[in-house]
Amino acid sequence: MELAMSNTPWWRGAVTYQIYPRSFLDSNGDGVGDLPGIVDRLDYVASLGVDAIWISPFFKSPMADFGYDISDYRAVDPLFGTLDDFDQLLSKAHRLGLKVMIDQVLSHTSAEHDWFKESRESRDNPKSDWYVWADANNDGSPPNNWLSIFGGIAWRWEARRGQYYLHNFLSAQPDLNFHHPDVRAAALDNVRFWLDRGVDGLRLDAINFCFHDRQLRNNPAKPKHLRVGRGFRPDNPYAFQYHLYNNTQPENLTFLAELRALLDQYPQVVAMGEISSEDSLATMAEYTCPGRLHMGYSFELLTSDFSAAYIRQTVEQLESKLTDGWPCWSISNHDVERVVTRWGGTNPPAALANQLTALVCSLRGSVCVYQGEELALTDAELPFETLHDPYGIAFWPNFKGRDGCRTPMPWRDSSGAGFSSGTPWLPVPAEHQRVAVATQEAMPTSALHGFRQFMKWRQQQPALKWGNIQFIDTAEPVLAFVRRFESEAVLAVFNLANTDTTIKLPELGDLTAMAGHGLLSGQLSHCQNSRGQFNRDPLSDGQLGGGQLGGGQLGEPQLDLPGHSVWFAKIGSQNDNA
Ligand SMILES: [Ca+2]
Repeated sequence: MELAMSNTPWWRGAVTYQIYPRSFLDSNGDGVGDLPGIVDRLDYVASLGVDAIWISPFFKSPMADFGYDISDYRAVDPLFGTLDDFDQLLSKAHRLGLKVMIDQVLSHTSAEHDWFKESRESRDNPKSDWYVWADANNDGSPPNNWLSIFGGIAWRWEARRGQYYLHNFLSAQPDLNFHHPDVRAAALDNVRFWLDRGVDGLRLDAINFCFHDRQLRNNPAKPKHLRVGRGFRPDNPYAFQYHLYNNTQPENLTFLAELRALLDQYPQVVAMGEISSEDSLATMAEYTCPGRLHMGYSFELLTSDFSAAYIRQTVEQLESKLTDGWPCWSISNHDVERVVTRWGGTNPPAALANQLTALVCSLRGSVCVYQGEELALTDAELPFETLHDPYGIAFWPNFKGRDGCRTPMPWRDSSGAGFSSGTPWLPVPAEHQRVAVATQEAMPTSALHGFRQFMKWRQQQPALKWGNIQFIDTAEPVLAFVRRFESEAVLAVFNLANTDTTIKLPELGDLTAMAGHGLLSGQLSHCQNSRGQFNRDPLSDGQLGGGQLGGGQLGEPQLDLPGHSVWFAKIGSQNDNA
C-alpha cells in the first residue's frame, strides 16, 4: 500500500500535532515554554505516531495576543529562543520523520511592527497606505459599523494622522492593506524567508481577512435567530452582523494564487488556510480550488454541537462543495474549550478522549490534534485573577477566554508539573498533574497508550487515510460511515453517547471486525451466538458472513455499542490484507 501511495503528498490524510509553544516545555525556568523545550520533547511527539507538528507563533511579538501580533516576521521572540534554536528544531524533527508546519499571520501585524510605526506617523510617509486608514464621519464617529472579533468597534483613532485604523482583532493588531501591491510583495517575502529555512508547511492564520471592502460598506445586521459563533461567541456583538465587507473579499483569490505560485517553488510544502467566514465551508472549497491553497481548516467542529447529525451534515456539506480541495479537521485547538469538556461535560467518561481522536482521524481529510488531547486533558477552570487572555478578560464571566485550553503540559506529577522549574505562566490544574505524561506512560490502560495504539493502527489503514467517505443512516447517538480506497472498504461506527445502544446495520456485505485499534469496541451480536459482552478489542469477533445469515433464522446483523465505543469493520472479502 505504501508503494501504491508513493505519489501521494505527505500531508494527505496526515495527523498533525499542534504545539502551543508557551505551554509545551520551559527549558530555562522563566515559566514560559520555548523552542529548546520543544526540541527536548520531539521524541515524545514522534512516539505518538503523528506525521507532523504545527507550532503556534514564536515570532517576535509584544504578546498582546500571545504571538498572533507579530512585530518582526523573520525573528524568533527572545522569550522562545533564537533562529538557531528553530533550525535545530527543524533538523531534529526531520531526523525523527516529523514534518514541521508553522503559523503565518499575514492579515495583520502588531502595532509595534516597524511598518505600522511608520504608517501611523503621517498621511504621506512611504508606508502611509500599508494599513487600512479612514477618515472619521462628520460627527467624529468611525467610518462604518465594522466590529472587532474581540469585542467593540473595529476602528481605533490615531491622533497623529487624524484618522482611524482598522483592526479586525485587537486594537494592537492593525490590519494590513492588502490592496497595496507592496504589502502583498512584502508579505510574500516574509513567507519565502521561512520556506528557504526548510519548513514543510504553513498554517495561514485568518487568511480570509487579508482584504477589506475598499468602499468600507456597512455590514448588514443579522437576525437574532441566526447569530451563531464560529470562532467567536454568539453573545459577542460580532455575531450581530453578516461579515460581508470586512473579510473574504474577491481580491483575496488573486493573492492566494500569488502565494501558491511562490509555494510551488517548494514542491513538498503544504499551505493550510484557517477560515472563519459567513459560509466557512463554501469559502474553504473556494480557497482550495486548484492554484490556491492545499487545505482548509475551519471552525465547524470546534463547536459545542457534536450530535451525529451535526457532524454528518458538516462533513457532507463540505464534501459536496469541495472540488479538488482537501479538508483538515480539528476538534480542539488553542482557541476553544478542550474537547472532552466541551463534548463530555465536567466529568467526561474515560473512553471519550480516545474515541473522539479516533472519530476525527477517521473522517476524510487531514487532522490537527492539539497538545494534551492524547492525555485526555479537560479544560482548566481558572480564577479571573490568573487569566492572561484579553478575550476572556473582556467577556468575563460569560466567556472565560482561551486560557483554560492553554495551561502548561503536565509532564510529571510534581511541582510545576515538570513543565517549568519556575512559576508557570498559567497554573497547572491539580487534575492535570494527576494525569501527567509520566503517570500515563506507567499505566497501560491510559489515554496516552490508547492514543498511541490508535495512531499506529491508523497508519496501516489506507482507507482511513485516503479513502472517500459515505455516511450510513443511523439514529442518534450513532455516527456511521464507510471509507473506501481502491479495493478496500472500512466501516466505522461511533456511539457518541455515554450509554449503551444497539443498532441494526444495513446490508453492506461481509463484515469483518478489525482488531488492534485499542479502543473500547462494540460487538456484532447474532441470534445463535449472542455473547452479550463487550470486548476492548474485538479479536474474537470473527467474520460474520452474509452467507451465515442466509438461513433465514438470523435476520440483519445487530451491533451492540457500549457508551463511547467504536466499531471498525472491513467490508467484503479481502485477500490482500494478510
Ligand atoms: Ca522559557
